[in-house]
Amino acid sequence: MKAIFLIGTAGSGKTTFVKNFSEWIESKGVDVARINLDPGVVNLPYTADFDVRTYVSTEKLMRDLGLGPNSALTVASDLIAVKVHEISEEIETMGYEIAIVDTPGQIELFAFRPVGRVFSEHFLEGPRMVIYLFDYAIMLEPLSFLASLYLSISVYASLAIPQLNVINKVDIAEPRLVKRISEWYSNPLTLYEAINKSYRSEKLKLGQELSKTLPILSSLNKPIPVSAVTMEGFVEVYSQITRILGTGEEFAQEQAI
Ligand SMILES: Nc1nc2c(ncn2[C@@H]2O[C@H](COP(=O)(O)OP(=O)(O)OP(=O)(O)O)[C@@H](O)[C@H]2O)c(=O)[nH]1
Ligand SMILES: [Mg+2]
Repeated sequence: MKAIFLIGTAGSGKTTFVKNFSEWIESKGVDVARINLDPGVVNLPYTADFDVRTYVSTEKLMRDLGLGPNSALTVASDLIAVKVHEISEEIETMGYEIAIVDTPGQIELFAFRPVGRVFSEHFLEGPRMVIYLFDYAIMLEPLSFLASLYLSISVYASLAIPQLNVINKVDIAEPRLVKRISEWYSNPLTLYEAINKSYRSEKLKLGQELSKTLPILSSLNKPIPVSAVTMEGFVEVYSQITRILGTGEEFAQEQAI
């Protein structure tokens, strides 16, 4: 079974994306499993085919080990890591074509702890990829734009599997702001000009230095604008998934028509 991990900062729309994108590709005839790997989620808007909360309970960890909510989540993440083969076997027997995997709200719990590396190497048969969700709202200033790119490339460096970058929530973004983000990404000069206009003293120096790393930061795909709510951009996302994972011959044909 192939796997797509949804990764992004807190509230970037991972769970909404899992819900609506899985329904959308199902309507294209793809057999999809919804997998919840977020031990801390309270309400899921989709019915999970596998829910990690049946393996670990953060409430129980808090009670038994006297932990606070965040350290209970880190312990839960580490416990999930050692269960990768058990969890994979359970899901593999369900016989789906592709698994869409929701990951914890706090990005570091999956991407930068052992669980992320273990799952990116051993979860299901594969192949595996990441969809990295940018939240457009934290990319509007040149420095926060650069910080967002650093986070995305850090996830890529940590998990080392193919990664598709997307910018979520464009339904509520002003189109000119989405266009500006896209320009900064493709043309370092426009970013450099924005930095010179926006900042003074230390921030200006920092922005100028960091912008020199843009060619490295933008080595992944130019983020695809999407909305997990209105499903705008899903066609483009799916065609990239097809390219990366080799999924959905039928859908590729449908697109060609
Ligand atoms: N307008 C709009 N709202 C969105 C979109 N995607 C998610 N949201 C909203 O953003 C909020 C957070 O969405 P979630 O799907 O829970 O985000 P998440 O990344 O799973 O959140 P955590 O797991 O808590 O980090 C919810 O209120 C969603 O309805 C989108 O594309 N457009
Ligand atoms: Mg979520």
